[in-house]
Amino acid sequence: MSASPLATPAIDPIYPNPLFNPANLKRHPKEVVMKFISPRALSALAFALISGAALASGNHPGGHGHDSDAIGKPGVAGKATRTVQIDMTDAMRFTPSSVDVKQGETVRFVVKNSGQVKHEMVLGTEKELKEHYEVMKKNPEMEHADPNMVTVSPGKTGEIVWQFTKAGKIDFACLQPGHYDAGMKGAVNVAGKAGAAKVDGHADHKH
Ligand SMILES: [Cu+2]
Repeated sequence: MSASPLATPAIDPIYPNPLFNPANLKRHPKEVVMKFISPRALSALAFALISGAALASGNHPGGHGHDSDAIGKPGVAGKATRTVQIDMTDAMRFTPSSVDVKQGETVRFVVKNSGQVKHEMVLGTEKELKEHYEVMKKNPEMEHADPNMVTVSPGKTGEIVWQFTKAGKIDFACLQPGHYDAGMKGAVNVAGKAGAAKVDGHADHKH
């Protein structure tokens, strides 16, 4: 082996991995590494690590990932067509507890906590909310923050910006231990685009 350390590296039958080839050891390590690991491969590796970490941290030990498509998606604040004020109290109630929106609408919820204890507003299907509530009861100190929820300290105000992409009823609740059981829940009624007028008219004449 007479290869000069600076010669263009060829595939060595004994050291197929150039990083372990003694002929390369005298080179500056960075030069060797950069030559054989492309920036693209590095960024792909970094992305894999980051997204892996994000996936791992996205679920609580009990696991409560949610299918956000079923209830809509995080909204863009600048595209909000309406602001809805929601008040939360220690009487374990949301006011209002029923909100009517139209399919496709992006709503900015301004959620005020008028009580003395922590409250939160979490959007979800009834099934998701119940599952999440059970996890919360076992881990009362669990902090959570997702676009479909806001936890608000006493006297403070928080926000959720959400786009309702599917017609139907979407639930919301406070998942602080005891609060959901006490009836701290409400619903967003999303009127479908096609039948919006009909649905609105029907809502005026409750049977
Ligand atoms: Cu509450």
